[in-house]
Amino acid sequence: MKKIVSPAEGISHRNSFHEHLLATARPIWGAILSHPFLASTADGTISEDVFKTWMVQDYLFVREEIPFLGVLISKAPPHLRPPLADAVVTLNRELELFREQANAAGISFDGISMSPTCHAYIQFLMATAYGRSFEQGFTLLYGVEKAYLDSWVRVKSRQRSRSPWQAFIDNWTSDAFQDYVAWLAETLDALATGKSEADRANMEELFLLAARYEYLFWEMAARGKTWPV
Ligand code: MP5
Repeated sequence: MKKIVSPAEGISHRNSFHEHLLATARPIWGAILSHPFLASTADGTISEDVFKTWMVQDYLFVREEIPFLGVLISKAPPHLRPPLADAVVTLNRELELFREQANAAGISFDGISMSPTCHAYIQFLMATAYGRSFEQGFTLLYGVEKAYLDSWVRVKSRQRSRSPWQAFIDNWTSDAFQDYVAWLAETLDALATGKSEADRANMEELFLLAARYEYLFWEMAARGKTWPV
């Protein structure tokens, strides 16, 4: 049955806060989604070294996302603590996936350390979670997760055959992950409702920074960018 949307509902839906953020970030999002890392993962031409660089750095990123979520939980209103705690459980499972995949690919995580980009991104997440409001930290969480959903959906939609890295592609395109990101968007919209223009501007600025770091993360992996000295 066709849902009858009243004009007011239609307008508020079109103007939802997460949609506004995505519209503002569109040029950066376009650069993320057309990054060669994703195109070459999709068509199978990505070099093993490049993919392994990403795997090591993303393992560290996901590992350090856990304390980021921990700080968010410490500031969250009570009703948002359980779903965020569930997200921590998911991240621990994801770390297990990384360890299995690394093992199968002959990669050791012993002695690994963060590239400048991974380090800066994590420091940015932690500084925001500690120093800013819950709403602002939550905005970053949405940006981080939405970027991965859209990036890996792009890979999946372009791949013609099974990838050696299929487990990662499937992880961030799963129904469960799509539902999680949809929940983040909905929750963000609710959190933004009633916030001042200044608060919303801060949230927008943080979202755009997350998007830029997401682009830099693919760049770092594709170019093997590490500390120059
Ligand atoms: C995510 C990630 C997705 N693993 N790495 C980067 C650089 N950005 C986003 O986060 P999660 O929590 O692993 O789904």
